[in-house]
Amino acid sequence: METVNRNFLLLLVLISLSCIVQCTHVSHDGRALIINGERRIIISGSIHYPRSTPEMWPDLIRKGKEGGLDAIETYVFWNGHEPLRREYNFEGNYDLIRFIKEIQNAGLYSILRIGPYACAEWNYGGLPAWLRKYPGMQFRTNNQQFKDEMATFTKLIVDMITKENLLATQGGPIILLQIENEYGNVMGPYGDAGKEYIKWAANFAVSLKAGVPWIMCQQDDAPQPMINTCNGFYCHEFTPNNPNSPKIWTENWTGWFKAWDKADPHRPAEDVAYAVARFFQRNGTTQNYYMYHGGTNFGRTTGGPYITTSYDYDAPLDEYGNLRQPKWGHLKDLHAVLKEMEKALVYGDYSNEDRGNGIEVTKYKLNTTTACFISNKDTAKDATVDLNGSKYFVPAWSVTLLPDCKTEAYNTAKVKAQTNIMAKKVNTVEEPSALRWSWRPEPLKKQVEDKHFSFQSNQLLEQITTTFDESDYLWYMTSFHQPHKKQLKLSVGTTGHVLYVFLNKRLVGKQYAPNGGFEFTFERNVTVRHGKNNLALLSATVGLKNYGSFYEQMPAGIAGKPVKLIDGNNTIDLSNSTWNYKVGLVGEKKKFHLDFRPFKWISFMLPVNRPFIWYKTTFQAPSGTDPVVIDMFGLGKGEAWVNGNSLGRYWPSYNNTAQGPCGNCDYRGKFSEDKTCRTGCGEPAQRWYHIPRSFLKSGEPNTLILFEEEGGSPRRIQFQTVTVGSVCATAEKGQNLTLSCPEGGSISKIDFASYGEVHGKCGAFQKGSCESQDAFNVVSQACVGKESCSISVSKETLGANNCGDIPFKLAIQATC
Ligand SMILES: *[C@@H]1O[C@H](CO)[C@@H](O)[C@H](O)[C@H]1NC(C)=O
Ligand SMILES: *[C@@H]1O[C@H](CO)[C@@H](O)[C@H](O)[C@H]1NC(C)=O
Ligand SMILES: *[C@@H]1O[C@H](CO)[C@@H](O)[C@H](O)[C@H]1NC(C)=O
Ligand SMILES: *[C@@H]1O[C@H](CO)[C@@H](O)[C@H](O)[C@H]1NC(C)=O
Ligand SMILES: *[C@@H]1O[C@H](CO)[C@@H](O)[C@H](O)[C@H]1NC(C)=O
Ligand SMILES: *[C@@H]1O[C@H](CO)[C@@H](O)[C@H](O)[C@H]1NC(C)=O
Ligand SMILES: *[C@@H]1O[C@H](CO)[C@@H](O)[C@H](O)[C@H]1NC(C)=O
Ligand SMILES: *[C@@H]1O[C@H](CO)[C@@H](O)[C@H](O)[C@H]1NC(C)=O
Ligand SMILES: *[C@H]1O[C@H](CO)[C@@H](O)[C@H](O)[C@H]1NC(C)=O
Repeated sequence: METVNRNFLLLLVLISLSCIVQCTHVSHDGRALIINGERRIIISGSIHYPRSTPEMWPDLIRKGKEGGLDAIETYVFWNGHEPLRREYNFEGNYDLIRFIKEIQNAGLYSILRIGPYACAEWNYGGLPAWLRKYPGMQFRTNNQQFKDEMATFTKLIVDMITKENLLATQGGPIILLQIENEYGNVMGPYGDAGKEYIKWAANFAVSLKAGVPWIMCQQDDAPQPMINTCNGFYCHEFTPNNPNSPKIWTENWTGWFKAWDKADPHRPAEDVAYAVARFFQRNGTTQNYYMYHGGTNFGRTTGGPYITTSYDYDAPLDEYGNLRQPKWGHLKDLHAVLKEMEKALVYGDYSNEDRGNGIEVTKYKLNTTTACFISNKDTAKDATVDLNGSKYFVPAWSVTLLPDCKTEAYNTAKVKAQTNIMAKKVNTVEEPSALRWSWRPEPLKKQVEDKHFSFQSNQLLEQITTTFDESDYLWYMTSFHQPHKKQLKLSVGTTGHVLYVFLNKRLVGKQYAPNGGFEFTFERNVTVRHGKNNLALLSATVGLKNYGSFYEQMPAGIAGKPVKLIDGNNTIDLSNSTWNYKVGLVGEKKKFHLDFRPFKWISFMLPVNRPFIWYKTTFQAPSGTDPVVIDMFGLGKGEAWVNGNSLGRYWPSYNNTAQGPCGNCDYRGKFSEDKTCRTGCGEPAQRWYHIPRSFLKSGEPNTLILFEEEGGSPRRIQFQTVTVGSVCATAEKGQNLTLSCPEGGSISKIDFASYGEVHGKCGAFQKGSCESQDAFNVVSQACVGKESCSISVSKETLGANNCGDIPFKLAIQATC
């Protein structure tokens, strides 16, 4: 015992010694997070590790750091880590520990929102569907079974990160943890049970003794010591519920997610910068971009209800990890100026002056240092504001930052960062016509003849509590007798999401949930035959609901809705017939996508526009390192795999029903996802699908397998790479204009350069009448052949123009 005790003491001494050397102490007061004794501004960005690949992580994190982030934030995705009860997955893109270590290697902090409820437009909000196997289970309320399961998983995660020394107190990168998530938004209907649950969650979190502060977002009644934080498009008007809690913005939405029935939403860089600058102007000190990189919903169980496979989010890094410019650069410039002002912002005295007409002047004063903000929240009127004798032009809906209260260092509406226009290059190695396709049908026969089933019931069962989401598909099969052959109306009510109806082995119709809703009634005139008739209904889900009070109870499938045959005034209700059930498809069960039996594929008479077909081809990976996408135009709906890795669901046949206006964007005024800053109205919500480079093998054939559910043609499929096409920038007299191509590239030609009165924007610049004659040559000499070039904008470098009083600038468009 003696030796054990001595060793134990020695261990304690070693732990505390290592802590003196490298551990980070995190606490807070009412002003800011305090890291190793200093109040700090923390700028964080969300990157969800399963929405990219481990091979992409270091580059994404590095681009975050270069963009001025201090921290990377992520949720933890319970249903990905525990797909079956007590069977865990921490491999591949679910290797949470590796992800946090990559953050640590980059020298950034990490904010871990364990939840374990995530929302996140993620399937079932991140909660495993197997939880529903327990009778009486209710999610996110004072329900003992739920609390037990939540505690088991949360503790598992805290134990894992502790064992790996990843908490700040252990010298690791994790400075904040989150329990629950946005519960305050949905709490009302849970009544007292909800209040009990939140108290329990807070006590449970504290009991884990992790040594770093815990946060609860959107939770006004968060019990101490939880810090309640704000989520939203703007958070400058938010006040925490305790004078000792700093103002933390956990989700500043950089854009919006996309659904199959929506056009592409965009949030302009000027407006994201405006929201962030306003937050710091109003003494906010910690904020997180949701998302900094959105990524891809790989796999069937990743995306939420009707959410596209792309989770690009219009974030500063695009789905594939490219810089989205000017958003990335414009925010980077803002972060640099905020960091310059840091001491004054976190320690200075704060005074706010309302000048009327939407103008607010804010001054932070610390000893002899001052830092100022001037904001103009008018959505139309630009303003000229007087500050201590100098005049500043503050455009409508913008904030100017003056680190010394004299020099304008940044204005949220004056974008200096370059614009990149991305281009998709066709892979010339694999022309669509060169791809050789083979195929095999999904074996439907047993199901449509009602000959094979797993179990029976005398009612129409709810789908999620029948499949537990082990497949998107559930067969409902029955038979009925008819005295005569005749035409009847068949009516099937469903709670969604997609329905295929087979009568006597023939597909008689299909239907999917309309825009925004999940319930619908399928009606079709059918001919029934004399004697026995077989009716087989295949119901498919497209991601499970992730948000709202009692969201897990929202049904899917035919769920007790009547199935009826209507014969004039006479209705035969089949709802209580004997129904035979079968979960999933044969090809899924036999894992056709893993290609175990290559000889089973048929290489002639390729079917097109026929439902329920599996397709296969092989292709060479496009050369280079640019991200690879596959253009699925021509296909219907299904799932795709490359070398056995799921690319997610595809559905290019679904043109969104968004009505205009589309593409006509004004950054001024409060953003909402339905604002006009959209593109792609009336087009397929998603046509291109990401194939991460790490899924591909170079120099040998790669296998693409598709399960086409709806019917489509693979003949137009194309592999493409995504690369920077054009880059543009503009700058005014006295500034420097800088233009860069991505690493390893160089500017091959100047498409446009004018020093004068320039109209239009990147991709469509037009010269005015007064331009300098030399600008084009000067710019070509300075830039062509270079990865990056910088030009000081003056008549000395660019030659004189005759613009006189006309406002003028230098504008360049180049090809990388
Ligand atoms: C932040 O500003 C608000 C007013 O906008 C004020 O009520 C609050 O006390 C300030 N917080 C701190 C810590 O200065
Ligand atoms: C401000 O001045 C006080 C004394 O006047 C000093 O103690 C403090 O360190 C100064 N703060 C900063 C950030 O320089
Ligand atoms: C305002 O200007 C005066 C004179 O230029 C200067 O002494 C003073 O420090 C300035 N005040 C601020 C807050 O910058
Ligand atoms: C079904 O048949 C009835 C009469 O037999 C007809 O009035 C109705 O329009 C038909 N419905 C459809 C959807 O074809
Ligand atoms: C259906 O009912 C209506 C009114 O009850 C009646 O007029 C009509 O004749 C009936 N039709 C048939 C086919 O029985
Ligand atoms: C089916 O059975 C349920 C009870 O199990 C009953 O409430 C319902 O009325 C029945 N429906 C029909 C059409 O008989
Ligand atoms: C759907 O969008 C595609 C691509 O933009 C277009 O070719 C097609 O005509 C559209 N279909 C419909 C029905 O609008
Ligand atoms: C422009 O670049 C030059 C040389 O790098 C530098 O000296 C100057 O300060 C820059 N000007 C501005 C306005 O940033
Ligand atoms: C983040 O920004 C979005 C859009 O501007 C806003 O709706 C959302 O409320 C913001 N998040 C927070 C936490 O304020």
